[in-house]
Parts: sequence; C-alpha cells; structure tokens
Amino acid sequence: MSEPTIESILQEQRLFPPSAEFASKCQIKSLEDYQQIYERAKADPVAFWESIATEELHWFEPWHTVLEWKPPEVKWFLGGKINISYNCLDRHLQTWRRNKAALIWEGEPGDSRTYTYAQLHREVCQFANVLKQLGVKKGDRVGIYLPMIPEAAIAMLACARIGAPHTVVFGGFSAEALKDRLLDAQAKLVITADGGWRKDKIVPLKEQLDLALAQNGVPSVAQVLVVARTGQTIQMEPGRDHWWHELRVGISPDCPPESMDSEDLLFILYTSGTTGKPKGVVHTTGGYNLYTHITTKWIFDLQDTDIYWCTADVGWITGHSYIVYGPLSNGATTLMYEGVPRPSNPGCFWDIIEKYGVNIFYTAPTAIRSFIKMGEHYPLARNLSSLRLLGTVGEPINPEAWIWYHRIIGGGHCPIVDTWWQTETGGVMITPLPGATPTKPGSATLPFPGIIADVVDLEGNSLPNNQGGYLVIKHPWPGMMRTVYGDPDRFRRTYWEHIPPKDGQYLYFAGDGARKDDQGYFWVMGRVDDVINVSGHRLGTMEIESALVSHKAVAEAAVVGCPDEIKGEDIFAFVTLENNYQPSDSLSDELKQHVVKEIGAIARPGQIRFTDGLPKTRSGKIMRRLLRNLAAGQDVVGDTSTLEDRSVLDKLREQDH
Ligand code: 7RM
Repeated sequence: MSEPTIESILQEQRLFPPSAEFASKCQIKSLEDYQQIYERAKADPVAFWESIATEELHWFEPWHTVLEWKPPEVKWFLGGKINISYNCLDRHLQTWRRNKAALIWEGEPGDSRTYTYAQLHREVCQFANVLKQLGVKKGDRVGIYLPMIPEAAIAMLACARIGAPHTVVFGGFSAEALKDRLLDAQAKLVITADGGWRKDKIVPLKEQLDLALAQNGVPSVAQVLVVARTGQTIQMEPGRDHWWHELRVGISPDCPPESMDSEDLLFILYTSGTTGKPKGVVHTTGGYNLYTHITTKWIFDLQDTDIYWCTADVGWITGHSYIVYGPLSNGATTLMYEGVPRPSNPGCFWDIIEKYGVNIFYTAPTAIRSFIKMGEHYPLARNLSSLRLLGTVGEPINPEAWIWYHRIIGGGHCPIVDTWWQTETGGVMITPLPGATPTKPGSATLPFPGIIADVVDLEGNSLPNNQGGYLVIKHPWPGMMRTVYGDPDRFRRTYWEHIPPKDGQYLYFAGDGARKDDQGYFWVMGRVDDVINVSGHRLGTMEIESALVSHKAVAEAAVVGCPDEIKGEDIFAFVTLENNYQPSDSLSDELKQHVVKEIGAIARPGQIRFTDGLPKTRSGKIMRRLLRNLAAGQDVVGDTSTLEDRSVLDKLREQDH
C-alpha cells in the first residue's frame, strides 16, 4: 500500500450516498435536511444554539445571555447553571433508561463489567463523596492517571459532579510528562491505579506517579487515591496514598450535583503545540456539554437500542467527548475497552463487536491500516452484521484504507463518518451526517451545523475551490476551548494571530492545511506547524527535541515527521553529538529509550540519524523543510539559497545513499 499523495486524494471522485433505507431511519434524513439546518444555523447561530440548549439539556437555572464574544474571549450561556454529571446520569434515572446499560467495559485479560445508569450514578456519587472527604473542593484541580477501566469514567464524572476540574493524563505518558502536567495544573489530588494492562504486560502507573511526586516534585499534590486493578505490590505512602476500595466502605451513594456556572472550568487537557511545553486546553461546562451532546446525537445518529463503541483512550479528547460525556449525556450505551490490538490478539476488536453486537464503531485510520496489514481473515471470521455505522478520527484517512473499512468491516452497507476536529474544538467540526451526506473516501466532507469553516490564505482571504490553504473557523461555537490554562497570551498568539482578523471578523486558526472541492467538501491535508501525528497521537517536534538534548551525549537535535505506511507519520530525529561521543547503534537505542523515559512510548523515534551538523539558515534557524525531504527519502526540493553551510546538506545527502 502506498501513501496517498495530495494529487491522488484530490482525484478521489467516488461518491457513497447513504442508502434510502438507512437514511429513512435517521434523525437527519437527507442532504436537503442538513442544508436547511445548516443555513438556519448560519443565519442566526445564537438562536440555533439557544434552541438546542433549551431542548437537549437540563439547566438548574436559565442563562441571561447566550453568547458574549470579545475576541478571543468567549462565553456561552452566561448566568446559566448546569452540571454535566447531572445531564449524563441523574436525568436518565427518571426515565426507562434507569436500568439501561450505560457503560459496558471489556478488560484486557478478558474480564468484563456492565453498569446500568442507576449503578453508574451510585458509583459516581460514592466516588465524589470520597473526593470530598479527602478535602477536594469546587475549583480544585484533580489529576487522573488511570488505565482504561470504568473508574476512569467514574472519576471524571465524580470530579464534574463536585465542580473539581479534572486533568486526565494518558496512561502511556511517563513520570516526567506526568509531572509537567500536574505542575502546570497545580493538581491537589491524583487518582491512579496500582497498574494497568497493556499488551500482556503491566503498566506501573503508581510507580510512575511516585517518581513524578518524589522529592516534593509536585508540591500541590497532597493526596493520592489508588484504584486496585492488577493486584501487584506497590508502595503506599502513609498519609498521602489511599485505596479507593478501602475509603468507599460505608460512604453514602448520595451526592447532590454542584450547581455550576455555565462558564466554570470543567477540565484541562494537555495537548502538543509548536513549543516544547504542552498547552493546557481549557474547556468549560455548559458549552462543552451542549456541543458534545448534539454532535454525538447527530453524527452517530444514536438510537436508543444502540451499542456504541469508540476505541480511543480517555486520556485523549476523543475519549472525553465520545466515550464519556457525549454518549452518556444522550443516555447511550457506551463501550470501553482496556486493551489495544496486539500481536497475540489481532482479532480482539472483531471479537468485541461480535460479543456485544456493537452497532456504531468509531476508530482511527492508523488502526484500520494495521488491520489491513494483519489480514482480512480476522474480521471475516467474525459476525459483524450488527454494525450500522462506522467512524474515523485523528488523522487523514487514505482512500484505500477507507474502502477497506467500508467493504470488509462495514460489509459495504455502513456509512463512514470521517470526523475532523481537535482537542481545542471540544467536539467534531467537519463531518458527514450519516443519513444525509454522500461521502467521498478521504474527505471529512461538510461542516456541522453552526460551524462556519473556510480555507484562507495568510491574510485571511477566502481561497477559491481546489486551492490549498489554512483551515479556519469564522464564528465561535459552544465547544471551543476558552484559553490555555494560565497562559491567555499563548492562547491569543497560537490561535488568533497567525491570520489577522478579516473585516473585523476573527478567524480561529486550526493549524491544519486544507482545500475545498467544487462541492464545498473539505479535504484536510495535515498540520502546517511543528506538530506531527503519529498513529493519531499528536506530538510536538520540540517536545521530542528537548527530550533528546536532555541526554548527555546530545549536542543538538532536530525532529521531523516522515511518512509511514501504518502510523501515518513516524518520528525521524537528526542528532549531533557532543565531542566525546561516537555514533553507534547502541547509542541510537539508548537515545530512543531516553525519549520513552522522558515522554512515553508514543514518542519513541522510529529513526535516529547522527550527523555532524544540521542545515541552518544564516540566522541560525534549522531548515526543517530540508530535513523532512531527507527523512522521506526524497531529494531536497525548493530553495536552499538561505543555507549557511552547504556542505552540511551535502554530507547528509551522501549518508542517504
Ligand atoms: C480529535 C483529535 C488534532 C489534529 C488535527 C488534524 C488531525 C483529526 C482528522 C484529522 C484529517 C480527520 N484531536 N485530525 N481528525 N486530520 N482528518 N478526520 O484527533 O487534538 O489530538 O489532534 O488531528 O491535524 O489538527 S487532536
């Protein structure tokens, strides 16, 4: 399988309209329906969002103002009082959904659990009461560093219930990365587990947390709450560390939800940007609840009997919005899986779909490409006929993978929703609606109602169809990030200043390149900044560079992305060594391991190339464009006249052959 080129993607003309039978059962049944809703929302976004907020969510007190937009500061539903855990749990208890499965969980070693809405509510209330007993108050930040176990969702909802913003750190991050995030958020308490199951091995989460907290590493953290998962022996520090199963004994299952202001902080989630330091993306309560609710409802066309499965990890925004908050707010049955496909269990996804009769399946292109490689006999050996709808997220999908997904997993009859969005956007922005939008393999198609998207040049001018440019959003939406935690200036610089306001209108800069075709369909081409997307995981090249130069042997490092068949992109590092070090395979392995220690396994460079020097401009800037060419095994193209020392490039090229 070859990587798609921009040309091959743009030549993709195949059109897959939903079948009349499928469309007839959907909430939004035709392209005309979509267009009508879209135009209504565009003409008056405030009225559109207000009507959905009224119809779809429970508010303790109504708002007095729908939108206050003082760019880049935005507020939605000012004065409104709400609690997202109430909308995800309590309100369903008054209906027949009380005894419906809310959360189905499949553990990696084959154990499983199901919680009804009533049971999940009880768990969340108890968890919330334990947090309160440990001194957590409204506004206190709580770190969550857990494997994919039900307690992850329970902990998030418990925090939301008492108004304590959570910051979930992906369990694959190492102690160093965890420490940075806990420090930035000034977490007061951290919830972790003795360990997690990952690919037949135990991830020592508590041990990593101990390292992060060692020598008063994060002074704000006073308490640690530990969930027992693997049963392995861990150190418990008296006074600081507590077992969840011990503290919950005798704790009341009643915990009234805190009445939150619509704009109260719901969570902080760290994501990679252009500089070395990850950004704390801030989401608030009312707008996020509304946006994840309505996007889940319409994009996945949720029906009350559906079993819905999103394979993301709750450590990422996809897990927040489309495993926990969006589905539960809709009263859906959401499935959560602890594992990831591994060599010893290449058919695990298809086993789970068959076992639970999954109807809606949402995963990443990188996973699809790895299934293609494993072979279609695994999915073909299972009964996947329960599937009704498929989704993808995280990176562009190449048309070949799209077609395979459609044919082999979807049996040729399931629409595919290719959903473009970001940590910053809170929820899906550009996507087909399954009963309405004819899809084209590789295109995320059209913006969600209420979203005004465009492709512009650096001056903010709208570009004609089929011309590449920058993807921007032109009107605020309820799910958008509010700021970078503790750094409003970075928020302004990163998202609102690359492209200046156009005719007084502020443009949200997504950091992606895109074009629109003649039908107005969006084709997202990938990042235009120093962010790379490895297996759908977003990483900053500078973060990896800082990790590399923190090793004593490394003088300088430059990291770029290079095309990879399965991962989409892989990490390619150019490294110059300190005088007394020599390049070797063992040093290369040591440096890769060092990055794993500093950040986590997801950041392990695929390749390290030692070099005597890095190609730089006369002003000392590393010419990454050249390095990207070299890493991709292409000849260096474009202007090299600004190079300070040509011989550096010539040497690197020689190495290439
Ligand atoms: C949800 C998520 C965001 C970046 C984004 C894009 C890329 C995500 C798609 C996509 C093409 C898609 N949040 N991206 N979805 N590119 N088509 N359907 O992934 O913050 O981790 O990453 O991911 O580059 O800017 S994220």
